[in-house]
Amino acid sequence: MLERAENPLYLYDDDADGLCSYLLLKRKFKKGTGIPVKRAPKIDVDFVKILNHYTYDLLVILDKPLTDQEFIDKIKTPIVYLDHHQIQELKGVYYYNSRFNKNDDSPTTKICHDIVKQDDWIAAVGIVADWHLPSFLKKLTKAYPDLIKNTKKPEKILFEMEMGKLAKIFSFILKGDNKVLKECVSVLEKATSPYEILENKNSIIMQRFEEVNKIYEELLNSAIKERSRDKLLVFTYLSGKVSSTGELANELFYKFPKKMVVIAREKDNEMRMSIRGKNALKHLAKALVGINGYGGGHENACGGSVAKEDFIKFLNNLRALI
Ligand SMILES: [Mn+2]
Repeated sequence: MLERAENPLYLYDDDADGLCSYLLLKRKFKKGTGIPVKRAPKIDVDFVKILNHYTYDLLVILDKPLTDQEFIDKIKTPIVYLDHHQIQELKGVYYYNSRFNKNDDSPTTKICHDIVKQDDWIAAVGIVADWHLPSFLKKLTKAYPDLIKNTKKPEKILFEMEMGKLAKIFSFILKGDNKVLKECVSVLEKATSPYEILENKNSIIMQRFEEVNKIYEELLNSAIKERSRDKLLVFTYLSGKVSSTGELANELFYKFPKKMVVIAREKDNEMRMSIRGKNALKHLAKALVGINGYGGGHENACGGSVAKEDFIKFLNNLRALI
């Protein structure tokens, strides 16, 4: 369908897996436009209005966890939907989800790489960013021995190797200003190697990365400093321009794997949280009983939001469970 289409429109999740999925398809088929879709709201019927500004003959949805049937019904072109989140019951889409295979939740980037069979380094970035190991790791270590080494732990690549730094770069450029993001993505659409990104310190990509990373590193270091002996590692901060609770929680959980990590950003009297730890999702559901709040996600990595006045009570509930 991508070969036949003249002008596909891509809607991709605004994280490294979503971006890499888009980049792989765009670089292979060399046509169409991409729009990153912010994670919080699902793709619903309101989105039709935004799409009316574009002409396209194929809609491609990448890595988005939720899409409304009502939205799908209003789109007049064929829709291809590639994903690895919970399987949805959808009609009228060409839908492929990794979870159709037993015990498989491979990132969307992996599905796209299987289609295009090129740009291994971009595929590696998207796959590692979602804490998976590329099946072609050996090939990567041969092609980029200074960027990636053999390991069984994707998080080791993510936090200790240059290929993982690229994943951080990809996810940080997706934060904030859309105009800068557009320029960054167009550089990535043409880049010929990972070195071109990593070594060009004056590029718009590295400048944007350094800007976000400076704030990120400050938060990370405060969280490390403020931690106690408690089995809960809690860190809260006031919302600024960039949200990085997910990345912070991941990295802190990597550093302190025995703790349950709760990172919360205060916004509009709500504590918006990312939680990492063993059985985090199960504990979250129980800790939310009697609390003004909500949450969801994966077994060991989830998120949610609770009213500010309930936050201490929520933490006490959680502490009692672990
Ligand atoms: Mn993903």
